[in-house]
Amino acid sequence: MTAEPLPRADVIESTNPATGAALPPVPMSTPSEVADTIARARAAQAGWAALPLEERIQAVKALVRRMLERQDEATTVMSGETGRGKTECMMSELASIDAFGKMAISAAREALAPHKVNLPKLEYPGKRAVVELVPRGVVAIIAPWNYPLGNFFKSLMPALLSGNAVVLKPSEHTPRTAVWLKEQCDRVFPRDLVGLVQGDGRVGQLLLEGAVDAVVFTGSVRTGKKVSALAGERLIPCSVELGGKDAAIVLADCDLDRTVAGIGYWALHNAGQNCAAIERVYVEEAIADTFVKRLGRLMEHLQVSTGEGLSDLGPLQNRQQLDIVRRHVQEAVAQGAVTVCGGEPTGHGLGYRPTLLDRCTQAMTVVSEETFGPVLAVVRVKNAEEAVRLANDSAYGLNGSVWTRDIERGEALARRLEVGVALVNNHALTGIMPEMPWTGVKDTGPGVASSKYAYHTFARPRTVFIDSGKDPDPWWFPVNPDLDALGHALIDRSLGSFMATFRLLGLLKKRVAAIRKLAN
Ligand code: TXE
Repeated sequence: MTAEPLPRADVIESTNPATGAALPPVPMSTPSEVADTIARARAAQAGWAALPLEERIQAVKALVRRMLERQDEATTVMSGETGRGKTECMMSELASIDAFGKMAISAAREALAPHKVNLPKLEYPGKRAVVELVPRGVVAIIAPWNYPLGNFFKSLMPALLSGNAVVLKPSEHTPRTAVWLKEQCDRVFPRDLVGLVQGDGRVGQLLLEGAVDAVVFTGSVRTGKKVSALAGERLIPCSVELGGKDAAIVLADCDLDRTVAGIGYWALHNAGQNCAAIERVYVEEAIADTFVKRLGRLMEHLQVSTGEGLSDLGPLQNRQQLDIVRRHVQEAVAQGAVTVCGGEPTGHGLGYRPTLLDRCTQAMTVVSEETFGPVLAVVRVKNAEEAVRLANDSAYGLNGSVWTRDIERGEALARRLEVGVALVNNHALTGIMPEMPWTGVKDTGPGVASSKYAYHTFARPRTVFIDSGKDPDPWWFPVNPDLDALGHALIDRSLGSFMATFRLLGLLKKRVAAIRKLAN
């Protein structure tokens, strides 16, 4: 599988999704630039890996500080290419970076600590072993457009803390935030340690076909499968986080105000362009009317960005995404869903009104396929059992939540959800907590982001085994009756025979003498 040739001197052109204003074009990387970026990152990596972890930690802290000090630059560039208001960009991608960095550092200390193995003294005299974590080399991070800064952070920090170099590949829809991020990295890390390539899928594929040693991919299921296959061919570790179709289960005994507010937020945060957005809600019939009425009222109040002033949510980031949202809503309505609010574009840029669809069914695409937009489908259910069954009837499994005042019951139900992150009375918020694995099942992909469990992608275990070299091992040649007796003594000892230990000690000495004699 080879990438299609890139057109010459291509540039990425895009507009502000809220206003339609043209943004400065960004040059696409040529194949030789991709190769050169990987090579330079590799050259920078050796020195970086040789630094003690504490020095790498200081550099990551400096990066965090530098970014926070330049918050206005960051939110300006993010807001320009996502169309979201600056406040939303700050809250969702910048304000938590310090806490994120601290937790990432503590996860790194735990994950990267060498592990001394305790070997039994009788069987393995004079031997010791340690398992150390060694960086992979150059890690490619291929990101989508929904969080142009945050999507990188999840992997950039652990990759660098592990001693790797990194090559960033942003989405062709949001190339500019990555340029800013690379500039910040260049100020605190050794030159070329963090590389950047720009372009669409063809550039992503070139990067994978190049000499990278591991890949972290976030994006669609279709591309995630291609990336996994290519990584498989190259035998490099690959962590994929693909789509989601998260369900929330709302039980009749929930705190209704809080539940409406929480579900409204996690359905519409970032205009629903979040892999862990609540896209389906299963509500017990007993409270469905009230729940739908209140949530509809909340959604009606929310302001979609027009590019000016404060807004609750941004537009869709790109035209294709708007088309998906329109199609899912139109199909659902044609199949009998009731539009409680929204259901149409705002008329400003790529804005779409927050949309609540009631009386949806499992058969509708808005319930089965990832919508990735400001749309929430309500499915009314008889009881919690039906809710769990329908929630699990999905190709995806990222987050799932149960909203109830009965915490014990909620916890038991949440554990039955086929997801990577199960929650009670909240949703999606662990995505910015690097001490907890962010992972999924089914088409969401098996990748693990965050926590010590994510480090397989960033560091390989290396076993270092040291034998003091005093005596030869008793099972070396020759095979003689003493070896047979030694085997029996070992087994008898395992079965609890105290006397076998004495037999063993005598046999070990005899075996060592026989082995030395044969080799003499
Ligand atoms: O994703 P792609 P797109 C879902 C959402 C959306 C759909 C498509 O449903 O509608 O995916 O979005 C790079 N080798 N999510 O088209 O194509 C590409 O350039 C290597 C869910 O943006 O998967 C970009 O940098 N790389 C998701 C990145 O992969 C390749 C967030 C993602 O692009 C490549 C976003 C290739 N062959 C969309 N082809 C989530 N899980 O959060 C493309 N790329």
